[in-house]
Formats: sequence, C-alpha cells, structure tokens
Amino acid sequence: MAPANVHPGSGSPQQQPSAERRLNSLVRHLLPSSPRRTAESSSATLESSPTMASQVASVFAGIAQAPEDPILGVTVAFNKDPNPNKVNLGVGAYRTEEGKPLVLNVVRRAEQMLINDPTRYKEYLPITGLAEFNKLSAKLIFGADSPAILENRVATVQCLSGTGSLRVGGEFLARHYHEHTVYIPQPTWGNHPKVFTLAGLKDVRYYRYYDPATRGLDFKGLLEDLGSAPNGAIVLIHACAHNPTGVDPTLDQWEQIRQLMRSKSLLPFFDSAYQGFASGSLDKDAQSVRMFVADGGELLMAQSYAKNMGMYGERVGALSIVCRSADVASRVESQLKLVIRPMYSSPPLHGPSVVATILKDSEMFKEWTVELKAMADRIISMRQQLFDALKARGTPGDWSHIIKQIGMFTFTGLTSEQVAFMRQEYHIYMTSDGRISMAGLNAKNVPILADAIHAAVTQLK
Ligand code: KET
Repeated sequence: MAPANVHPGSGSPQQQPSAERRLNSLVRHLLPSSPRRTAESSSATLESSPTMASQVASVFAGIAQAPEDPILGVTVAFNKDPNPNKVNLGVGAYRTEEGKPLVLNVVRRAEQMLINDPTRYKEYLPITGLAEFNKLSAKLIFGADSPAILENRVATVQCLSGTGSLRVGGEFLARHYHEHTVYIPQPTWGNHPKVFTLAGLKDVRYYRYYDPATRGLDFKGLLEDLGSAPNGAIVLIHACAHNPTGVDPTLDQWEQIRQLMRSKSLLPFFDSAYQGFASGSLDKDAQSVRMFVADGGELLMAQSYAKNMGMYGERVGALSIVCRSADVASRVESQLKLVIRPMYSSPPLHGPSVVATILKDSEMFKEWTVELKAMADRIISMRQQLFDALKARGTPGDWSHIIKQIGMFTFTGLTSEQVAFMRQEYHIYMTSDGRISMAGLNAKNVPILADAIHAAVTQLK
C-alpha cells in the first residue's frame, strides 16, 4: 500500500529499506488518521511516542542491568546526592584546597600556544601516535641517559592513557608472548584483572602484597608467591604509589624482587599512573623501573599523564616495550600497530601535543615539576591533618598508616559496613574497600571526615 502523502524530497517509498517501509506502514495503520501524514512525520511519531515504541519488543529485552563500576560508580552515586555538604573521596582525581578540579597553569599555557599556532592542523596521527611525545615519554620514565633509549631498544606507542596502554600491552602479549599467566598484586586497582582478561590474558592470578595486620608490605608473601610462579609469567607491578594501599617496597626490597624475577624470567609489566605523586620527584618515583631497565632485561611500561599532569579526560598515555635489541624493538612496534589499528585506528592529537610542548621545553618542564610537587605536598599535608584530627578526637586504633602511606590514597582499614555508614550518615563517598582519595580532602572537610571515621569505628566495630 503506497502512502497517501509523500513529502517532497523525502524519497519515494521504493528508496526506503523494506523493514522501515513495513514499520511506517504499520504505524500508519495503527495511528488515528491525520490530514497530512508523511513518511517523515510517521517515523518521527514512532520515535517520539513512548507508548508506541514500548509495544514493540526490544531486541535487547533480555539484557540485565549491569552494576556500576566500583570506583567510577562512586562518583555516579555522589552526583545524585542532593546534600550540599557531601564529600567525594572516591575516584583518584586531584582537587584544590577549594575542592575544585585543577588544570595546571603550564597546561593552560601550552594549550594557548597550540591554539595560537596557525600552522597546526588536525590530520590523523600515525597508528603509533605522536613520535615526539613517544620519545619524550620514554625519556621521562626511563631517564634521558637510559641505555635502552640510547641503544634504540624501546618501542613506544601513544595510547589512551594508562588504561589503554595496559590494554594494548595485554593484547600484544596475548598474541605474541608464550606465557598467558599474569600475576597482579592483592589488592590492586580494580580494573587490572578485567583489562588483562579481556585483552586475552585469561589466567590472572594474585600475588600477596599487603598485610592488613601491619598495614604494610607483605614482603615475605610477595617473594613466596612470585617464587612459585611458573617461569616466564607476566607480573604486573605498580611503579610507585601503589593503588589502593599506598605501600611501596623500599629500594632494597625492589632489588630483591628484581633479582628473583630475573632469575625466573618473570616478565615485568609496570603500571606507572602516579610518577611524581609519591615523592614529589619524577626521577625518584621512577627508580624501581630504572633498576629493571639497568640490568638489560626486557619489560613493559604503561604510562599515564592523567594524574601527574592533570590530563585525566584527555586520555594521554604511552606503552613502552623495552627489548634486548633495536631489531626486536622495531618488529615489536610493527606488531603493536596491528593491535592498535583495528581497535581505534590511531590515537588523539590534542593531549600528547600539550604534553610534548611541556616536556621538550626546559622552562615549561621546570614549571610542571613545581606544580606537580605542590599537588604532592598538598596531599601530604592532608595526611597530617587527618591524622591529627583523629588523634584529637581520641579515635580508637592506630592511624599512623595515614601518614606512612604514600601517593594519592589512604587504605584506611575501614570495613565496607563502616564505609556504607559514613555515606549514609555523613554523605562521605569512598570505595567500599575503605580507600580514601586524599586529593579530595581540604581544611574544610577533614573535620567532617574525622567525625565520620570516629563515629564509624566507635559505633560499628
Ligand atoms: N593504573 C592505576 C594503578 C590506576 O590507579 C589508574 C587509575 C589507572 C592505571 C588508569 O588511569 P588512566 O586514567 O587510564 O590513565 N585510577 C583511578 C581512576 C580510575 O579508576 O579510572 C582510581 O583508582 O581512582
């Protein structure tokens, strides 16, 4: 049956795909007649009429509601809370003393320079990203005088922040590395097991890392677990500022870990999401990684500029694979391209351009390190303030781990019930494992948090 009125220019019924034609005809049949109903207006009516649309069963009808992400879901819940005094200590994102997100001055300056440059265009980047950014990123983490860089043994590709770097690295290993067992610390960033499993490394296992009794490193457990791992297994290592525990090995412990791993040919996969946030020094925070590079062995490195340059939403990161020779590195890079191209083709341009502008200019680089140190120092002062506030309240328990742990988080030891209580009664939001993002604290909300912790530990034992 031909439609009574076809709007000029809307195409003849013969040009419409047949399923759409049948649907339009059904709508016309079901709807009360109107004087001028066209093919265009009929389909618009279908879409804008919830009653009509809901009468047709969805092809996705069987889909279950997925749970929110354990970390990013905290922000979703926080945003829904109308309480004006609510506090978000969930996601690891830096906030100023005024509780506002921070764009570093040096980043603003670099962005302005890029905008003012009329020679810049928006062509696709190569599959591997911005070459200059890749070189500078490798130097930042491995050191400008790194033998691996000088010998051209590093394959670096720009990726979508730390997560994307882990994912591309994981998929590369799943395709080209003989061992698919990957060891991650217990506990670790919640996304690690999912990223590796979906990348094709299906055998994800945990190694002991944290001892709740001492609130410190379970060094003995760590050595035992890595010692009994199959030769060649992949080991995910937090380069510094371990998330969520804020507990890092000492240099001496790193050395023992390195020796053990190399003796068993365990392949290190470093995750560096917080370079500069642990100590305030970029070089100091890269020491663990550089020890592993110095021995000439191979490793993977996932780097993120989300936290240390505040580039969160720009998704800027890099994956570097340190190889034994330049020849191997070049072949590795060629295979990384085959992982990336069907995934997202090529990475974005703006973020790495900003980062490269800063890294290559010694004066801007210096300005960055000053701003980075200021962020790290503010977090350290929040640790002291929270510790003092709990002491002043006589809150039961030893809270010295708040000042001992490093990086963005404090792993408080609060139970999930206590966390739920604090959300309910004080509108304080944190992850259910008791992790607090210290960067979300300021002089105004520290007393509220201390009151909440005090109430939680005294009322819910
Ligand atoms: N590694 C670790 C250890 C990490 O904590 C994060 C982010 C990432 C990688 C990924 O960051 P990216 O933005 O992809 O560069 N952690 C914080 C944010 C998040 O969960 O996405 C967090 O733990 O709150």
